[in-house]
Amino acid sequence: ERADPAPGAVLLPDWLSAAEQRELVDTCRAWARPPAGMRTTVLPTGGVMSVRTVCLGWHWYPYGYARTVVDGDGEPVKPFPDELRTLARRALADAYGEGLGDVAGAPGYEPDVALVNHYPHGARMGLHRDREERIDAPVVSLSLGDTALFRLGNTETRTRPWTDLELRSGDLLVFGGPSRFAYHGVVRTLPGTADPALGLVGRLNITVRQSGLD
Ligand code: MD3
Ligand code: FE
Repeated sequence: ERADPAPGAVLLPDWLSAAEQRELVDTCRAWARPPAGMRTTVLPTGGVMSVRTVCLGWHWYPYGYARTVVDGDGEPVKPFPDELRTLARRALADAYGEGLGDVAGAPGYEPDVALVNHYPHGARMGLHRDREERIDAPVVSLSLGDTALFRLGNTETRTRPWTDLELRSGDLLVFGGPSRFAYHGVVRTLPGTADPALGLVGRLNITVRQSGLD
């Protein structure tokens, strides 16, 4: 049931076990607590993002990385946890296997930043490219809770062609190689699709990245 929606992009449905999902949700809850906890981001346009975000390792703001929450409470960002480094390495191995060496940035893969996004009902994420990282190591994405309608576009324009896919709780999506700097976004989430046993309202997405900063 593995799918390759675009060159370098790999979707492994149901990659996390139910127990791993529950544990990650609990851990996200701990990461979300202040200081340097979950917050809303204001864009330079004045728009407020509808997702809420907590960063680990490096603080992402529009548009750069810092060691403190420069556009929030000013506190030092929480450390990047070993468990996410281990999980992201396992993700790349499962997604690319023998082909790992062909994926730009994969040799010497040292992830050092995670963005945890919470999508309340009605939240979305407009089409964008993630360009604040200085190197082209793959991005690892884990989905928890409600299903998302995810849109993967192309590297050139914000317009078609794009591919729409559903991201469900436990799914792993890896973006490397030619897909790394493609436009992508979340069109909408499907409220009420999460397993109630997860104890999560809405959707969580964790992206693990290598910043190329030191
Ligand atoms: C494709 N998050 O945090 S994850 C983001 O579902 C972000 O919350 C979405 O876009 C979410 O920046 C999508 C999948 C993803 C993440 C990074 C990518 C896809 C990507 C980087 C390049 C290409
Ligand atoms: Fe993104």
